[in-house]
Amino acid sequence: MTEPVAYAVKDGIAILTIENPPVNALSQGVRAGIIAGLDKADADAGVSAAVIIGGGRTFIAGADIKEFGKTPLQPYLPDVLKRIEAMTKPVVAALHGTALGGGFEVALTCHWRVALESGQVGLPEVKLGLLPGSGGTQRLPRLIGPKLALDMIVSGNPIPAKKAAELGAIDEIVTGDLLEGALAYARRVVAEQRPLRLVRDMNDKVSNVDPAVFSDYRKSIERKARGFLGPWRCIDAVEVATKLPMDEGLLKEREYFFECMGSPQRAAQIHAFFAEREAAKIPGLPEDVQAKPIKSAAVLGAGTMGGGIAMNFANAGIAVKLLDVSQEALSRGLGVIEKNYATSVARGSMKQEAMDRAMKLITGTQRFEDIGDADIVVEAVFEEMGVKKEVFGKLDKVMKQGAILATNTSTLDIDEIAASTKRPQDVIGTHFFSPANVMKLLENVRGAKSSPETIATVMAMGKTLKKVAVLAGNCDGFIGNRMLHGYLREANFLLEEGCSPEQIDRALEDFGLAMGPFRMSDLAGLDVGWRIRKGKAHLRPKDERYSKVADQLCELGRFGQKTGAGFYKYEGRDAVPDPVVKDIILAASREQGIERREISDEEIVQRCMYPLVNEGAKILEEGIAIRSGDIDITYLFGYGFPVYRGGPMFWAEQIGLDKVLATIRGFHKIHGKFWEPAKLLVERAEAGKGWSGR
Ligand code: T1G
Repeated sequence: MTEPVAYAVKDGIAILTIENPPVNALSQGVRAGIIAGLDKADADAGVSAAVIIGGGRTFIAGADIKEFGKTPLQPYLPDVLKRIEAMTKPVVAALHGTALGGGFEVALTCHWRVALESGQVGLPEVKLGLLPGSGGTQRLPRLIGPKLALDMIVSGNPIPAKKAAELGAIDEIVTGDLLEGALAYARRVVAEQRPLRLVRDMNDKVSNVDPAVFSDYRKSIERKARGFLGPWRCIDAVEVATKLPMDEGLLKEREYFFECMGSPQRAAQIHAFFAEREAAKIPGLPEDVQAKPIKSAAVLGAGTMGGGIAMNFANAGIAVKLLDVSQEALSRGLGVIEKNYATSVARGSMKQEAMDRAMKLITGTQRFEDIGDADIVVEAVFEEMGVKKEVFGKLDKVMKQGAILATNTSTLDIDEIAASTKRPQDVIGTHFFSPANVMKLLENVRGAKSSPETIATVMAMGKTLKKVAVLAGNCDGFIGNRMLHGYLREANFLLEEGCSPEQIDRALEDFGLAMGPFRMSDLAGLDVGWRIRKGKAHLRPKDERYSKVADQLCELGRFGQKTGAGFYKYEGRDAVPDPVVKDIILAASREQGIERREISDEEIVQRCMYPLVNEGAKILEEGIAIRSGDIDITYLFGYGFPVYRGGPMFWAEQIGLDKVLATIRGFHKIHGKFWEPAKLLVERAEAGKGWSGR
């Protein structure tokens, strides 16, 4: 068992090397090891300075998140920082990889910081529902000023070490060997007898700061930080740095930190952190299964989805051929891609060179023969089985052996599509979400015959394309869209029972959804669902309750934003309540013999969210999802579910599955079979367990 902090002395300089793979998290052992090493260095007359460096791929990437929610063990991180500040000899932090959170706070407490140019530094705590709790909000503004500190702390996004050096947070960028560079820097400090300097004593940048910096900042995050606690406490803490002396500021920061630590949002966002990482692990795949390299790609269909998917490959530096049999569609598709990139460049979120590089990687073609040598082809043509099977028949003929044949279908049967080829083992679903070049979720759908290599390849492709990949089993609507049925069904029923579209959307947006069901449906286009419902009308039992409101809107040509009217009428992008829709809804209530009533926001949330949970339980029962966390990740990255609630399955666990079951049983009594509780929900609730059975 290696020591979590190795101690050595070289030419009179003590070297403390953190050895706690994979990311040198600040576990109890690391904290104690740093203090012990500094005690030794300070006491050793032969030592004139100390260097703290990370072993392996990175400097300390933060506190050990696995310790959160458990009884904290001494020494605490503030104790480590006090020990650094009490050192009588210079301490140099040597940074590489990702120096994040408590790791960057350790570095900010050292007297000097050097880093490799390839390194990154940041304070991402806000992404875990927290804020930097060990001096980050007090020391960083003293080094780089409150405004830049707010940008780093409220966004939680890391910055390159080179940028941090330009801002004054890093003292020197080391080229070559980091340890040698750090030792040389420490020797220089000693030789020049530089007085020990602590960031706590640097008050110029936090003095006489215009309070408007903070009020303006609060205004600037109102929309995107709605419902969160962390971002607001981050601003409060940085503001304190400009008002109170260091130690009082640290106390206030700690107070905000424990408020966030005690909030359910912290548990939810940390659940999301680990669930995102778990989703990439597919139990049951052979240990030695190798993902095939994807060096070239092809996308079939130059429509909205096809274009967005092609951009993902180009953004990852992979050459991609965009195939569309219609020249007009192809030119239009390539035009939309160029426009999307130009918009990003105009917004400053992309450099012109990057756009040029990406555009060079995208070539259009009308010939199937031209795509045969691609490592993967993603089909994104019209969502109709006949068309899919015809296309896959053609791909089976032209694609090289071993190529991955993927479909972007959002609902259709993967096995039926695969059966139209002689190589079903290479066929799999890769369901992107619109806009495909923006949405992070990639719902990979395994067919009955998809091989382990094919599965491993598209899961790895998710990481390459900077997506969050989840593996779903093959069923109608897979994980995400299957769960959405119940959500949209109940939202439409609530219209007939007494609600308006705007009331339901507001209640669910207050709950934290990025967009309520009716504004979302209008954005996606009502005609897509209408076509699917018409195609399945013959399957619907006669006695089954069915809301006609959406169909009646479509019969009037109201397909949503794209036709200027749907559940709302649109003035530009603004959704405006429309009396025409109100009349259609009132008529539907009368036709169904429903007496309209006052409905609370709480009932709206339960009626719309609990179908997600109940269907999620059935999806787990059937093994369509491997873990409840995968369902949460699907809804967090694909359907705008608020991360501070952790996802529908985690949210239900936080409420208590027994309480959720009791409410569902209540709805079952009133609204019938749609609300039949899932077997797994009943089992887990009655056993007082969570989804994992623990
Ligand atoms: N604690 C515990 N485990 C961690 C961890 C951490 N801080 N960071 C990563 N892991 C695990 C992760 O679960 C995975 O495990 C493995 O390491 C590799 O991670 C007081 C309160 C560093 C950029 O928020 O952003 O300091 O799945 O798959 O893509 O103010 O991990 O293999 O079993 O993500 O190369 C602040 C969180 C903590 C950084 C590497 N720090 N980590 O990304 O690998 S709060 C963070 C990351 C704090 C102080 C506060 C990323 C990474 P497994 P990975 P990666």
